[in-house]
Amino acid sequence: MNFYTVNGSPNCRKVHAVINYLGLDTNIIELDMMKGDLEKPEFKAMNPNGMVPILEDGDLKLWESNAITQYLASLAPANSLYPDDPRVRADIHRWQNWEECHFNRACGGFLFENVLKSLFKIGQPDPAVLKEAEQNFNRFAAILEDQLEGRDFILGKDLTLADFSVGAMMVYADAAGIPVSPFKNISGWKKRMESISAWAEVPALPA
Ligand SMILES: N[C@@H](CCC(=O)N[C@@H](CS)C(=O)NCC(=O)O)C(=O)O
Repeated sequence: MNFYTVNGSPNCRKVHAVINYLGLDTNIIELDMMKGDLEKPEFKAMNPNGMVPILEDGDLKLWESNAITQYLASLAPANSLYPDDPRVRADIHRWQNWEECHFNRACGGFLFENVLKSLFKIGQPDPAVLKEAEQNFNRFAAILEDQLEGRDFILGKDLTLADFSVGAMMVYADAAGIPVSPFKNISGWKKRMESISAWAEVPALPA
C-alpha cells in the first residue's frame, strides 16, 4: 500500500497515526504542496480534488481522511481503534463526521490566520475572522468537553479512530492560539494523546 501525505497536514496525521498504531506495512510517500505535487496528473488521477491524504491499495485509490482510517483499521486484526460492533462503529462515525463538519472548521480559522498565513506569506491575521473562529470554537469545544467528562478518550477508556480524527487539530493548538486551556477535560485528553507514540511520532508542521 502507498500512503501519500504532506507534513503538517492535520488530515494526513489521522491516517499516519493509524498506520503507526496498527503497524501496517505501508510506503509513506511525502509530497510537496509548494512544488505543485498535488496538481501533477498522476496524483490528480488518484484524487481529482488535488488533495491529500490518498491511500493506494492496488486498484483502490482512496481519498477522504476519515474513510481511509476506517479502511485501514478494518484491514488489521481485531483492534480497539475500530471494534467490530455496529454501535461502536456508528459512534466513531458520528464523531468523525462531527469533527469534519464542525470541530475541524472551528479550529481551522485559527490555523489559517495565525500559522498558515505567515508560513505562506499571505498577509496578517484578520481579527474579525479570529473573533468568529473563537465563537465557533467555544460552541463546539463545549460539546467535546462534556463528552470527555469522566472518560479518558472520546468513547470511554479505549483510544479509537474518533480520537485520531477529532485530535488532529489539537496538535496545532499552541502554534495557532486555539483557546483550549479553559477546557480542562480537552486539555487532559490532549496530553494523553501526546503520550501515545504512534501519534507523537507523526511529523508536525514543516520547519
Ligand atoms: N476532507 C478532506 C480534506 C483534505 C484536505 O483538505 N487536505 C489538505 C491538506 S490537510 C490539502 O490537500 N490541501 C491542498 C489544497 O487544498 O489544495 C479529508 O479529510 O481528507
